[in-house]
Amino acid sequence: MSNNKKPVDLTASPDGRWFQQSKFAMFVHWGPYAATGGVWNGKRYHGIGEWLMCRAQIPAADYAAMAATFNPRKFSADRWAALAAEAGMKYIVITAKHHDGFAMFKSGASAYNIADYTPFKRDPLAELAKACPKHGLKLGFYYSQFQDWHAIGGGGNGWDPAVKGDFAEYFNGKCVPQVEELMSNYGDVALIWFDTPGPISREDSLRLVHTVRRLQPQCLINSRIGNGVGDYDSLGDQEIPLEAHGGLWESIDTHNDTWGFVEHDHNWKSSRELVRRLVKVVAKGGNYMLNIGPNGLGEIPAASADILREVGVWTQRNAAAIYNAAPSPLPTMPWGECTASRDGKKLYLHVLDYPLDGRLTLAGLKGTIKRAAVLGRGAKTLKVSKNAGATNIALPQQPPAEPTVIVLDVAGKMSADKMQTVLPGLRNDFDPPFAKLTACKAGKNSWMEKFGDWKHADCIIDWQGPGSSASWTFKTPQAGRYYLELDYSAKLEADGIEGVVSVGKIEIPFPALDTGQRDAGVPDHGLWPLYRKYNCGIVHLPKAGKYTLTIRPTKETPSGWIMLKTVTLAPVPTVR
Ligand code: JFZ
Repeated sequence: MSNNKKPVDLTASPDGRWFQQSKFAMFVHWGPYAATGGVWNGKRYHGIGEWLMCRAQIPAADYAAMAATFNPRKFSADRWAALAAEAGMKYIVITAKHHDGFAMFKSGASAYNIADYTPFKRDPLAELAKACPKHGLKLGFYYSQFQDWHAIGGGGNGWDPAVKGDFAEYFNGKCVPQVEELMSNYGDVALIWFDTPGPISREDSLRLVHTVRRLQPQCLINSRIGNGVGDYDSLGDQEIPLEAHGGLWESIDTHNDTWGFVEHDHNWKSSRELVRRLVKVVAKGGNYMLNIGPNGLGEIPAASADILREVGVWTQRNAAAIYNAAPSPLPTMPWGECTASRDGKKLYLHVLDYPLDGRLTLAGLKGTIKRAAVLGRGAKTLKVSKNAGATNIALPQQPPAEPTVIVLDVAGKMSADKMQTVLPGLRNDFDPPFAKLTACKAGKNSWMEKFGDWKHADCIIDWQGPGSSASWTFKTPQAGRYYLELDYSAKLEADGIEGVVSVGKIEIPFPALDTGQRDAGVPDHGLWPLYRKYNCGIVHLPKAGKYTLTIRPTKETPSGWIMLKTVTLAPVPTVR
């Protein structure tokens, strides 16, 4: 064994340019839990399937007996890699060992692995290591370094006394040796994705970093290694951020509501929703890693695969606007997001909500637009005009593809003032991270709907009575009228505590209404904040120009008042 005591130069993160250019990746959660399909002893479990052993409180010996029959005879690494490549994904990260402790690779450190413990006898990670490069993909491994519900001393198993033991025995005897095996036996490993570090010590995190650096110096390490010693940030599960992030980072997402296969979870996000989420993440400078959960035979659910192929048609047509794209130089617009070419000569406008009047407006844009066209749709040029400081692009009457990408050839450095633009005919959302706050706070509300099915909401919270307020300053290129909607959650104690929302000279009082959220203390499910969209009424912006929208309580707010997720200026539908 080498000297594990040499100080690790953690400032020397490997070259992450390949990561930054990749933008889109496949996450794979696969293990014996897939063979159960989320059912145990005849009971269906709803939520994330890879946690079945914990949720059904299955003794390690009983779960291992099930694992011993795991035989995914329809597994094809080439088919998985081909699907990832067809979808436009650039790397695959697969669970080498999840919390259940079962190794999905041949391991000398523990016989509890797919090659030695099951009739399958093969090493799927070795087969993926061969298939991925053939399809132009990099390969990474997920490894649960603290939680191991099977090994003596592993973390996280609070229900089976048979596996109680000393964490150091598990960490030194299984965790570190298996990470060494993963870093030694599968060729170049692009990244290692650690998860739920729990109480792991900084020394143990560093020990794993050093092990990886020593064997695979180019291998990136995610932030869930713990103790702040990773190379890039993995955001909270299924979290699509509102703000741009610096450095290397990713959002991870399920395709339905589970990571591991659950036979009764058919809640697949559509290809249009997946592309919207991909675009929103890429526009803020991140990677979008989308999960698939193969079943117990090693097949990717057909519904999931079909939707990924649809996504691939879009990513192929719009590759220039995604891969190696730079984050947006513009603020989020009501119609969508923006990315830019690395050389700054092109802007890509991702039209997520197609303007009904067929006119795409960019307000406060500085720089010269030489040409506008629909990306991937040939050379037809779109008409560009300027009016009162706003740039208007005449879109095709029908959206040629959803989402549509408009490519702008630009001269000189493009920039736009960061002030939000409000446009008629579209929903204009005002979000917490961009508000000016007085005597109230920006917070994040995270909760599980089904088990492990995380939802996140940026909110404005802890309002300190009549002196508190949240405000947004915006500009609009023309007069318009809008419904003013609030999207908030409120406890019973806040019920009836009045607020006022004002835009320009208009003031509209409203009563906060209890939204009936479930409190954190409820066993097994806990907090479930219910959000209500409340319509305050129609506001009129009499002319083009700048306005300020402010919301404030008018009375004391002992309960912190409301958790305000969004204020929206929404179109007022007409009969025309
Ligand atoms: C973890 C795992 O427990 C889960 O099974 C899955 O592998 C997921 C990708 O990662 O779950 C988490 C971990 C962290 C957060 C949420 C779920 N978090 O930080 O919000």
